[in-house]
Amino acid sequence: MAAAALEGKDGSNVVILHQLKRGKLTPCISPFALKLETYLRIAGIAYQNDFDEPMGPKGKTPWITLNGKKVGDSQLCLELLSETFHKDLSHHLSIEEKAVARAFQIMAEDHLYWVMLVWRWIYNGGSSLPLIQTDLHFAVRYLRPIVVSRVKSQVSAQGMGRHSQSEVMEMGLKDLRAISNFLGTKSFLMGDQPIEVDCAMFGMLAQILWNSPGCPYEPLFTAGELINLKGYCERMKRTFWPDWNQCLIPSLVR
Ligand SMILES: N[C@@H](CCC(=O)N[C@@H](CS)C(=O)NCC(=O)O)C(=O)O
Repeated sequence: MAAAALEGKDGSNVVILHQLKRGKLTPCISPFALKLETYLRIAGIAYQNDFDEPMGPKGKTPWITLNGKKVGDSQLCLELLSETFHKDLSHHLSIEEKAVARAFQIMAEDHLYWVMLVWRWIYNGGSSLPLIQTDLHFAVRYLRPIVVSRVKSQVSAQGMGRHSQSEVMEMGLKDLRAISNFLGTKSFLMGDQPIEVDCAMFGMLAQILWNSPGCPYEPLFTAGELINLKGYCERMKRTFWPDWNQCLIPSLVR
């Protein structure tokens, strides 16, 4: 649906979240979209999804339209929403706690993300695509090589793609161990209440736990040293996504 058609009559404070179409295993197949949609839910901000125009003004997904303004980047969107709707979930934190939360967020989104990108599209060759989003033969056949070649150049430019597979997987494991150790027995990353970093962390960890069939980290979540991260993902899902299963697209291939 075109963004303009989704806006309220007066165009005021209607949030349109543009993202890739729903997945089979997680509602959002992008960690950044899952982060933003989870934030909107935690903050109680009304929004509408648009799955027809997923790529935004910066050529990435997700993005939002707010009061006619197109805003790209999940974090910039979140900060604009927080300011516009007065929904600062971290207002109770000290500046030291905010600094820690930011460091964990950057680790998840700007380091662990690249590990998972390399794993999904290079080591796994995008072969999970029919399992996570599309059964369409032509999409799997034609889309996959396009994405694989694009990801190859991205991960090489970023640097993660230049390491050996064992080095990359070890780096990801160290990130996950750090997150797991810091979370410990807490309900959410910074305590009893979910804040912005939980949206980003859930966005990323849910992709590993539920949306990366065959990923070597997944067994560590379900029965290994990262089991508290599984409990964390389930808590986030249960609390903020009671409609999770209804959001999934039905699958012909499982
Ligand atoms: N920093 C951005 C990252 C967004 C991002 O990298 N999205 C990926 C999908 S997970 C994308 O659009 N990739 C397409 C591309 O890079 O061409 C954010 O937080 O929104």
